[in-house]
Amino acid sequence: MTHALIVIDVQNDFCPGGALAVPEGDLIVPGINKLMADADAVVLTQDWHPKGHSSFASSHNGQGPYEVIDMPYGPQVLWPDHCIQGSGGAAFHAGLDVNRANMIVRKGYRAGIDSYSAFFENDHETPTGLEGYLRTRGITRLTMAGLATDFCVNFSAVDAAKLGFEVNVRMDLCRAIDLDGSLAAAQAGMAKAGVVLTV
Ligand code: VGL
Ligand code: ZN
Repeated sequence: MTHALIVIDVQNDFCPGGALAVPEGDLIVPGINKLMADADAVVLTQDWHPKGHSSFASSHNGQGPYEVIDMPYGPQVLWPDHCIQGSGGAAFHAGLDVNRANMIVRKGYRAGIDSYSAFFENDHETPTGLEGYLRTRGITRLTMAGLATDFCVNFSAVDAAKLGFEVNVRMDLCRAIDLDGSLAAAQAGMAKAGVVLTV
């Protein structure tokens, strides 16, 4: 069985000091680097938004960060501007062993739609291409870690399980944003989808 490590969005904007900082987001970096040794393939995802992206509160008159709006593809949380293509905030955390990566998946690069999941944009149907990469490499088992537990890790893990991959999320190597109980909801949703959560 071939095994991939999927590292979700370990980028400066999600670490302390960043535009959408996740508490302790930087603490998971050494543990993730260690996990890379056990993987047949290492995939990094990178949140990669154009300026003025529709997931930014600043793109909507009168709306503030963390409010929820209706988009054509469903509800969308509005965020502070973050992970702008080519910016320092979009760069990977300097401590992450990016040289070990076989594949980097960029997501959220279309102005009109967000993409939390490494597999599908937020319409749940536009593919990123990661499924094809993993299948053509014969990968069946995935370990996931990164940021943020309740958004991009959650959506990626649930999609992967639905696609038939065997998925383990290393909760000790993830950190959450936790808006209004979103962490508890994410844990329940992942468990229901058959994701194994390791603490
Ligand atoms: C993420 C909010 C907005 C994440 C990305 O990586 O979890 N969260 N964009
Ligand atoms: Zn984003």
